[in-house]
Amino acid sequence: MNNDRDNIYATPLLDIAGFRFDQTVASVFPDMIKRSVPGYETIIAMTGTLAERYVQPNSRCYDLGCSLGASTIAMRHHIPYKSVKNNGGENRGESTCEIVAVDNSEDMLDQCRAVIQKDDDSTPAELTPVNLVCGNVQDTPITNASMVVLNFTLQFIPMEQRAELLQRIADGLLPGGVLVLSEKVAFDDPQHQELMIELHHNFKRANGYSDLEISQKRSALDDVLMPETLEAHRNRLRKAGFSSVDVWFQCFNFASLIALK
Ligand code: GEK
Repeated sequence: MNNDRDNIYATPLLDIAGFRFDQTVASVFPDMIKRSVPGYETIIAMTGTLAERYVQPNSRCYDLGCSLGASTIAMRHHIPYKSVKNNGGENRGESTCEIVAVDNSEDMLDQCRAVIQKDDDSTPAELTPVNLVCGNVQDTPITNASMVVLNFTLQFIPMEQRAELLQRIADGLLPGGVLVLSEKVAFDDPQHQELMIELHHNFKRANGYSDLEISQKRSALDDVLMPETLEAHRNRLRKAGFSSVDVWFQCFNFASLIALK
């Protein structure tokens, strides 16, 4: 089940191994991300709104590092449909797009497959097909794209390999296409950096995480999740050829940027 409560770091661990997206994490992921990332639910909901605005007919949408498919589902329910006549002469929707959802964790993808199946079963209308791919986003070809979502995934890619991935995304986007990039971010000013971390930890405490859970999770993410400043993100995106780049959402040290081709 993927609706369990996250208590992975609730008891003292002798050896805190580097964080991995394994079966244990997959089973609590929706609870974990909602209670850990301020604004997560807003970002997911607005991804749908952005899909409505930017997805072009006969194009692809990519959800890179899709986890359990939250961004995929949000896009899927907002991609504009072509209205066509069926045999009975009634109007029905028909999608001309495809969503490619990629994750390199087999455990996350297994849960994602179940989420997509449930979505298929509970929606009477024909929905945009989802192509689930188990693989590294760094090896994923990006072609004919009108929308690419990197929702809290780039932060796990080795720093020196990020520019190459963003360049391939920029190259694979159609004119007028959009990249939505959400990340945990860092700040140059040490005082502000400290304040954002403190406020984030207060957010987690208010959501029921103990000090032990917060500190053990922090150790597990050391050297695994590497945040950069907003300025570093903006500069790299501009260098990759995006014509308009800026933040559309931020809460403490979590932000989301829109980059337009
Ligand atoms: C959401 N976007 O719910 N290739 C493919 N997948 C990767 C890679 C990689 N190189 N590195 C990490 N992942 C989601 C949330 S979670 C963010 C994204 C978080 C995958 C990893 O397996 C995990 O599923 C996801 O990226 C990051 O909107 O947990 O902080």
